[in-house]
Amino acid sequence: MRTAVVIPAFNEAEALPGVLAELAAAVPDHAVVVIDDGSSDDTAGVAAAAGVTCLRLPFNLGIGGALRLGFRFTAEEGFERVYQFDADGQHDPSQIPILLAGLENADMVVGTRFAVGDPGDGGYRVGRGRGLAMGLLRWLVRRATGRRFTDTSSGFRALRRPVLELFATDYPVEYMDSVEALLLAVRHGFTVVEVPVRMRERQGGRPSTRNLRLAYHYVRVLIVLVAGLGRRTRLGATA
Ligand SMILES: Nc1nc2c(ncn2[C@@H]2O[C@H](COP(=O)(O)OP(=O)(O)O)[C@@H](O)[C@H]2O)c(=O)[nH]1
Ligand SMILES: [Mg+2]
Repeated sequence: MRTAVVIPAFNEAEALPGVLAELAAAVPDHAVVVIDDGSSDDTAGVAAAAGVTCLRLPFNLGIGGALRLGFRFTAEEGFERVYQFDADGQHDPSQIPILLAGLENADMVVGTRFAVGDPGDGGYRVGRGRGLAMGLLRWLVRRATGRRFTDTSSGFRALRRPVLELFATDYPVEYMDSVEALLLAVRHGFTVVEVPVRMRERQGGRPSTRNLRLAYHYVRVLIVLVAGLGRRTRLGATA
């Protein structure tokens, strides 16, 4: 089965070389597609030096727009399985087979940080504020989809062809795209499952989004979710 990994990257020249080297060692038969989203550093040069495909956006579109480009490209190239992978080293290549195995019984698989069995060994910790914010998201997503997801914003995800085709044209472009993409897939009737995976800390560079911007997008996604609750009720009522 032809498999591609899509890596959204914004100013990741520091961590990306390690990530690409690890991928080449762990999954040499997977096609690697880096989306350089208007970086001002040498992200594209790093990708070129590693010999992987690099699609360059002339200016910054944000993760959602970059992912949509990656999905469209890999869909057109005919890949059967595609997964997302972070450029900052947070995702662990040793967990890829676990993620992909989930696709045997699902159209889409989300790697979750929070369901690893024994705490202290793989369990991912977040601060109290972030924990509460994620808890509210989890609850709303559960109300909106009728399904329980533990890690609604995880960017470690794998898709099979039908979802890839949907995402190639319809992927949400605003930040916190991951939550909306989850809703989109569920609403289209696709089987979406979570699998527990281990994640690490970022291996260099810095996170793209901080405080105010993150808060703004968080509230935006809450509004999307709450608006969607009404929609689900109406759909349910007419069904
Ligand atoms: N294409 C694109 N990728 C981005 C952007 N911001 C972050 N990323 C990438 O998305 C992944 C996760 O970003 P990060 O800032 O680590 O988010 P966090 O892990 O949720 O804190 C990394 O691979 C980043 O390089 C952006 O504006 N455009
Ligand atoms: Mg990160």
